[in-house]
Amino acid sequence: MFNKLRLWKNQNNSSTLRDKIEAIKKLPVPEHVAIIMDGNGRWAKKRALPRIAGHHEGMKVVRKTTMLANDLGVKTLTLYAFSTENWKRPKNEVEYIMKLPEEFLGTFLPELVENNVQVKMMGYKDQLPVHTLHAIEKAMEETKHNNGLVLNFALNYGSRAEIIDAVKQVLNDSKSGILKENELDEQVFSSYLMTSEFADPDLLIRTSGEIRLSNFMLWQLAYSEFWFTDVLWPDFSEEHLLEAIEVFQKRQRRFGGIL
Ligand code: V07
Repeated sequence: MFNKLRLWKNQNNSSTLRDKIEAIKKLPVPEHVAIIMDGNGRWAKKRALPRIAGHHEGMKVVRKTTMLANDLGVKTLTLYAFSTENWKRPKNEVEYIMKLPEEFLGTFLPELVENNVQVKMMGYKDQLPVHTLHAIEKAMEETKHNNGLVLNFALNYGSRAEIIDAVKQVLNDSKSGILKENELDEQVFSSYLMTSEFADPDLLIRTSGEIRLSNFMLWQLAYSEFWFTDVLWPDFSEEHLLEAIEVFQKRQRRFGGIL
């Protein structure tokens, strides 16, 4: 009886997930979803585990989220994995986090390739350990011809530094005559940012109850929809991503109704 009940419940649950996915696919899906994956340390603390256990659990959620975003037809998924401020954390924690890209790719790269996912990275590469950078560059190379979801990791990324660097490049190009003052507009300025190859995010998700941007894509998020949740990143499930996208679609429809 118990087994039967469980079976029934499982089937029922998974069919609602499938139904939700199908319903979402009938409406416009955000082309670019960006996520601030916060709350890994807190998740671990609640379980009396070391912070690194939370980061490791969070990595598994990256995989699930990527696969669902790909199924939904999201074009770009940008994940804030490590900020320029995160170096202030304890040395052993930083060292552990910097091994996660290798572990993730060692385990999941074949699956990403199978599913036509293209791996990308944005952020300041110079300060990254060589082992981390090598693993990511190898994955970028191996997936560069894939034309499914673009999985873009923001790693050692900071938005103000990105904007300053763009301004410096603009000044250089102005000095050398490549760019005239009257040619500089929002679109041209965007082309100087690290995100030049991507469209602006349509939807920003932040987990773990903090209602702030923390130096993430300040320019690019100017017109994006925001969805915040108290759920900690390791507890973020398919249901949560679907809910965020449902909310996005409802807001779009309302917007469309007024116009
Ligand atoms: C990191 C796990 C997710 C929660 C947030 C912090 C810890 C996957 C990657 C990754 C990065 C590049 C890549 C493949 C995978 C990753 C860092 C941290 C630095 F090509 N998870 N994850 N990178 N966490």
